[in-house]
Amino acid sequence: MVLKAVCVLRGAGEVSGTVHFSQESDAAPVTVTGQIQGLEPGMHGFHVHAFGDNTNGCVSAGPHFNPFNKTHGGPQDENRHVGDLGNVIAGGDRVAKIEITDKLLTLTGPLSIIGRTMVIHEKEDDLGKGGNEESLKTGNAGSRLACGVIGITQ
Ligand SMILES: [Cu+2]
Ligand SMILES: [Zn+2]
Repeated sequence: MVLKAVCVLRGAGEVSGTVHFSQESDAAPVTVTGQIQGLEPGMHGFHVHAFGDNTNGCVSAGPHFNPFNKTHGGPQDENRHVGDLGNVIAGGDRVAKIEITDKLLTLTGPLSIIGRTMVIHEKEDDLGKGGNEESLKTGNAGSRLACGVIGITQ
């Protein structure tokens, strides 16, 4: 059975988006597709954060989803948070088209990302290579422009 989830991102400013997740089976990679609009052209960090809590805006989502207690990295790195999806790139039209396949994300079991929060950031994620302490926590991706809780869909 194909597992599916969706996330609608909203924030205080003009950034918004919709992201779809699908997974063919328990152990299969997760495909992430969709688009985010209203972004400054360029790279923007894109992560799953730990909590599905937006009570105080995107800040309440907590840190990057990190069930294995690793340091921050890029999606292809051995050392990464499960939530680390790297960057999305907005074009001159301020739109970022998302097409990511990730082998660490899952929509099922105790490490499911359903009920957690997807966040799009102000700045580029340095993927843990920024040479400072913050790089190994957040990738220096700056403020949280928009976010949304990942939910089950049909
Ligand atoms: Cu983030
Ligand atoms: Zn991270």
